[in-house]
Amino acid sequence: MHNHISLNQFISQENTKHSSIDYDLAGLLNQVAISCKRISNLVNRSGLMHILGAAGTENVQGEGQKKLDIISNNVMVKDLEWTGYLSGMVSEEVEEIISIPNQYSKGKYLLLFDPLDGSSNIDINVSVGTIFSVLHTPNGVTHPKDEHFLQPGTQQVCAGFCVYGPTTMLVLTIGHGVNGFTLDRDIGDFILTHPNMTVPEDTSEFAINMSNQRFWEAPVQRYIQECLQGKEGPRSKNFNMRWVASMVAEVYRILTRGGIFMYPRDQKDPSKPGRLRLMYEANPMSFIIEQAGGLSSTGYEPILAVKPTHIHQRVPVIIGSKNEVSQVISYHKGN
Ligand code: AFP
Repeated sequence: MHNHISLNQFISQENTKHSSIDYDLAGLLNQVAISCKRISNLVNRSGLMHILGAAGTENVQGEGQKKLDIISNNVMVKDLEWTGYLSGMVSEEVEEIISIPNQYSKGKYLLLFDPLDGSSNIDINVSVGTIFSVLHTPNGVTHPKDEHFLQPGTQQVCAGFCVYGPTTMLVLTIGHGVNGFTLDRDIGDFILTHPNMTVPEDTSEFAINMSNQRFWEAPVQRYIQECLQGKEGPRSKNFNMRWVASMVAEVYRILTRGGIFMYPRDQKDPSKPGRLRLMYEANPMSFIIEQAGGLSSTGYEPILAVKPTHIHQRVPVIIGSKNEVSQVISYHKGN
């Protein structure tokens, strides 16, 4: 019998080792894991439950919502609002801050999440996931406003994501490395299967949506051009390419075999400095990747250092193997 460590046991052990993990955080993480299990079940049964397809509504980003975007959001809110661990929530799917109803006690943490990242893949049965980030509620605040959420990524207490793929995997950092847990459906628990995940410093695999190439800035144009030139070019090696259109799947791949994922600023819509959202996509993924020895940048500054100005703001993302991200950053200097 393997010595299987459950998520709950792992968090309890971390709580013993590190004072930064109090019982409220432990309880919060276990409750987020329950939400992820519930969403995983809904995603797996979506065809049977007739909850595939568009909802016919748009989110704050002006993007069409899938039925499962709304359902997953409601799972997270209803599973967490009563716990007493939170003073408020922010969701990609909801324009305003999600307040804790008055009948429930308020807690010391703020939760920000993308309930179903990659949802444009739902109807084509490609991996999707949930991304979450935890911040401290500022001292003395019981009814947080936007500005209380606008903390740089360095202030995150913990971050994680759950990828609903061939297996359901929960990846978590509480500031002391990165660990991966596989959902064992027979017992309904997340089991530690990928301890101390680390990102290889080098890679020959890049992920970017090539259809946007004509809109990229010069540094990104140069980097990708050199990758495509392969052995005969200045990089003297051939590259492979992936594009899943699901950030959780791309980041999980990078955690397991290295790589660089890029959603850079482009001129397709000059009003948007990138596609991905800082507070509940770029920041949690950057915390995880940097805790695993990788690097994450806008091209001009570390993503974790970005001073937020809006809870739904977008940011350029260049994330992954340290030496490859450093190469792209070097091309941005002086641009
Ligand atoms: P959706 O959640 O709308 O599918 O967007 C997913 C995402 O935010 C991120 O997970 C992908 O890496 C990226 O967008 C895909 O963007 P493109 O659809 O432009 O390729």
